[in-house]
This record gives sequence, C-alpha cells and structure tokens, in this order.
Amino acid sequence: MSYRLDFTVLHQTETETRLSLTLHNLSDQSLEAWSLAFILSRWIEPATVSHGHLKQNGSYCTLAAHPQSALQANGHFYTEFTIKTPPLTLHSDGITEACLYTATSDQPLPVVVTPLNLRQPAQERIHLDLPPAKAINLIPAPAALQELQGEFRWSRYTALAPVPDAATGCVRWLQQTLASWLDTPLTVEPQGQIHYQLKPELAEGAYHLLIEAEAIWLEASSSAGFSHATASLLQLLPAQPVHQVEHQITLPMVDIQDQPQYVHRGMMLDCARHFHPVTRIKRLLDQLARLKFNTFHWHLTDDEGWRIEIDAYPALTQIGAWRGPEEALIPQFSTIDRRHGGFYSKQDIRDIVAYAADRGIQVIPEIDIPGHCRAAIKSLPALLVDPEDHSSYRSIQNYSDNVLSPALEGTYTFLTTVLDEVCDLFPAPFLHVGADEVPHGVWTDSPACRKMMEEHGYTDPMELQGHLLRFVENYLSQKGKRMLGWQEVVKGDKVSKNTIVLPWMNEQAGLDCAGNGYEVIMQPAQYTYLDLAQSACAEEPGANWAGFLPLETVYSYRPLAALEPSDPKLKQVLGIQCGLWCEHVFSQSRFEYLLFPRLLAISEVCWCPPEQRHWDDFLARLHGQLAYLDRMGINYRPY
Ligand code: TNX
Repeated sequence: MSYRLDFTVLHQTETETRLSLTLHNLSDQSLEAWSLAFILSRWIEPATVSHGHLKQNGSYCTLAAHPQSALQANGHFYTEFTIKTPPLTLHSDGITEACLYTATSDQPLPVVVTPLNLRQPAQERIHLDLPPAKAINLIPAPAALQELQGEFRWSRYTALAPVPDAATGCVRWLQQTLASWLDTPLTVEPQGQIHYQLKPELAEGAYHLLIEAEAIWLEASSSAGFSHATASLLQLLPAQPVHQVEHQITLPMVDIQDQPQYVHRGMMLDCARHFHPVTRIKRLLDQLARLKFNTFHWHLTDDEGWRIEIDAYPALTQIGAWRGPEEALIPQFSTIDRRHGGFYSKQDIRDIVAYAADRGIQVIPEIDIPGHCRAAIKSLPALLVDPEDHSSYRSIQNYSDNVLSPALEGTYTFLTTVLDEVCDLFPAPFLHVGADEVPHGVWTDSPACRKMMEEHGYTDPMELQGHLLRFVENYLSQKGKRMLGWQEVVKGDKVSKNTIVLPWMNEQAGLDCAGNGYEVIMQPAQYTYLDLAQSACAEEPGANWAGFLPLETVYSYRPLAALEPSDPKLKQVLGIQCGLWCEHVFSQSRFEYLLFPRLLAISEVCWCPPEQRHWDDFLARLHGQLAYLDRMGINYRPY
C-alpha cells in the first residue's frame, strides 16, 4: 500500500457534517504536482474547504494542494470541509474510491480508501429467526390453495398436451427453465399430461392450477393467467440440487385458484448509473416472472449514461454510453480510474422484449427528460446546448449542465427522432418520460426561455417543463402510447389526466396525485426503493436518504392506507412498483444482495390484498424458498 486516504466525521448535526480528509504518502518517493481524484456523492460546500483546491462534478471530486506543493515521502496532506446534507451513517455515504494523478506517472496511481470513520456506536445488522418452512412455499401466496393427498411423478415421458396459442410464450419459458436441469426436453405430445386450457370465464390474470396424480391442468382466460399458472408450477418443483432429484421429481397434488390484486406489478431497473449486461437482465426477468411481476420498467437514460442505440444519433452511444478518465463523461460512482459503460443494441432490446413477453412481462422504456439528460447533452451539444443560456443551477446529483431546454428547436428534433425509434422497438402501449428532479434555477437566465414564457403567458419556469411534456404526451398519443412519468410530471400543470403518475418521494405524493384525479402506480421510496440499505449497520450497502428499508417494512406496505377502504380514489391505484437505482450497484453480487429477498416481499405486496398477507407465514415460505435461491447461486442478504 503506497497511498492511503482516511476520511473522518469530525462532528455532525441533522443538517451539517464537518469532515476531515487525510492523504498519506506511504511510499519512499515524494509526489510532485499531484492531484487526488475521489468519489463522493454528497456535495462539498466549496467555501468550507480548509486546505487545497477542490472541484466537484456529480460524484467526481478532484483535490490538489494550493498553491501546488509536493507531498513528501512518509508525509501527509490534511484538509477539512463541510457538507450540508442529512447525517452520514453508512460507509457508502463516504468516499468509495480514489486515485492519484501526478506529473511523473501517466497512469493513475491506486489509493487505498479506509472505510469512513463515522465515530458512532456500532449499529446492529437486522437478523430474523425464520420459522420452519412449510410443505408448500408459494410466493406470492395464492388466494386459495387446497393441498390434496398424493403427488404427480415427473418422468422422462412427461409431456405437454397440445398448447393453445395464448400459452405458447409461457410454454417456451417452462421448456427453457426445465431444459437447464432435466435431461429430457419437455415436448408436446397428443397424449401429454400437462394441459394448458383456455377458460374464458376466468378473470384477466386469474388462473386455476390443478395437479393430480396423472395430470396437471393450467387454466386461464389469457396469456397473463397462463404465465401466472406457470410461475406457480415452477415454484412447486423441488428446489434441491439437481443430482438429488433427477430420478424422482415429484410435485405435490394441489388445487389453486388465484388472481392478482393489481393489474400493474412492476420493477424499475436503473441501467444508466451502472451498466447491466443482457445476461443479468434476463436472469432478473426469470425471477420477476417466477414472482408474478408483469412489468419491467427499464430506466435507459440518465446523466451518467445513455444506454439505448438510436440509429439517427450514433453519438448517443459512442459518447454517452461511456465514462472514464479519457471520456467525454468523467467517472461517476465507481471505476474511478477505468472506462465503464455499455449500451443495448436494437437487437439486444428486441431479444429482451421477447424474452420478457414469454414470461408474461411487458417492458416499459424510460427516456428521462428534461432533467437527468447530461449524457445526451454531452453527446449532441450542437443540437442540445443553448449557448445563450447562462442559468445556474445544481441538480440533486450535483450537475450544472444536465437539463434540456424547452425553448430550443434541437430539443424537439431530438425528442421526436428518439421517440420514433423507441416507440418502434417496444410494443407496450406505454412510455415513461421521467420528468423527475429538474433543478431549481434552470431556464431562468436564458433569453429564449424568457421569450417563450412571454409568448405563452407563463409566469413560472416550471410551466416550460409542462409545455415540453404536453408536447411529448401529444406526440406519444398519436402513436398509440400513453405517457407515464415520475410525480414531477404534473409540475407546470400542462399534461392531461391520461398521464399515469408514479409518486416516489413518499405516500403523501401518492395521495396528492390521486386526489388530483390521476391514475397512479405507487412507488414510495420508503417501502419500495431496493437501493436503500437494509439496516442501519454502517457496513450495510446502499443509500439512506429515505431511511433504511428492512424486509419487514417492505412487506408492510399498503398503498394509500390513509384512505377509507370505500374511498373511490383507491380505484386510481393501478399497482405498485419497486425499483433498483444503481449508484451503488457495480456487480452481480451487490445487485442480488440488494434485491433478494426483498423482491419476494414486494411481489406479495403487489399480488395479495393486505388481508391475505401474514408476516410469519411469509417468513416460513421465504425459508422454503431459500433452497431455490441457493441452487440459483443468488447472493441474497442472509437473515
Ligand atoms: C431519486 S426516484 C431519483 C434517482 C436516484 C434515487 C436514489 C427518482 C425519480 N429520482 O435519480 O437514483 O433517488 O435513491
């Protein structure tokens, strides 16, 4: 270890933290003309830095001695500064990576970062005692389950009976899943014992699954119901390692009648902050389908990356999909000294959409506008930058150059071109336009924006956002797509009530949106943001801006619980989504640790009405599911 960085909380209040940073040169060479780069998500108040010259862009900070001076062998550099945010309580709130640039080396030098010294009493990790597993451990719990006496024995002669059209997708899913651990492929035969049967009298999404000694019946009125029946069937297969079961696979005889509480049961995945390979997404889709989610909300663009190939603008992915020391986009969140990135080609996207469709999952793309657009703006400056705009602002994620201008012709050219291609790629009749977190101060010092406000009689700059979003809403509706947006999509009061709103800041936001007559998909951070840390223990990875999110809190969620059960506004709740924002998610194992087992809890919240949910019973079934998670090699958080 030649260079080490220590970062210590000196004192903190609810609104302010004073920190010290010490860089140690443990080598036997003095460092000339050095500059330290480090990753910190909180905004450092520039005027409070005691020593050195500091610059910050997003989470990327650089610090150099001022005036420039060498850092002697065995010497150290010390500085202090203040952060005006809620207290730091987790190691992930601190500096996560650092490296050094010097005059004498053309490569960044690695710096070991010691965990943030919080100087607080150690907090406990949450541990749960799981009750014994049950005989049948379905998650989400079915509405009605009758256990029958006996079992269905799977043999190499087990086959599907001829399959109705509505079930061909989920049959492909069933065949692919079984192919990975059965030695004989599951084929369709006239005398097959597994029967998919259309029952028009069943409600949309509902299914009937009957397992008898000699036959299995999966009944539904549509492909959605068949997917749900298939999910239950897959969960009833034994979870032990293959070598223990290959010659004696049995399924318990059951009679299940089941249907979902909500039509929309989703998960949002942020693929911009860190890029997730196609294989990771497919593995996730397998799990989502098994848990009867029906929507994958794909967050494809953000400040830190543009992840979708657009034929008309190759620069979006040539430039906007990559961060690194040598790239137009500087490093953020991780990989401080390396290139990070990637994007989905149109073929990748078609492949994922089809893979999801076989599993009963629609894919809703999100193109986040007008904020969170730094990657697009850096890729297409000629089109998207207004050189006359001198407004100054700082976004929550500490950018001052990440918002599209509603007064620029290029913005509309860009949007219509991108939306044309995106709409062609995704069959779902929905498109999410983000609309979150446009920073205060934007557009205020732009002659073009001011002129536009005058022309339309707007008094609040947010009306410009409303103007832009109404344009997009109309454009999408001509293409047969309904617009979705985060809760801020209603700011400026211009979009129609046909827009579906996703309140995320808290429950109150949901009550407000529903009160204003919008249909909502509830995604309050305090219950559904799976990037939040799972306990207050400092080592627990994740974010904490909306508190901690243990399994039990996820499970306790009830949308708009403040309303009387008879309140008509409850009908405006289309469903629930969870989400994984990925500032902290730089590996498969971190990805799984944050998702599991909380994804199982939220699946039950989406599927089962509150009176059908029982925490202890859930824990017992979760216990029963752990063998499956183990077999899949999923790095779930242990309880
Ligand atoms: C808020 S939720 C955001 C995201 C962050 C997330 C971190 C929302 C619409 N915006 O940009 O990634 O918090 O938890």
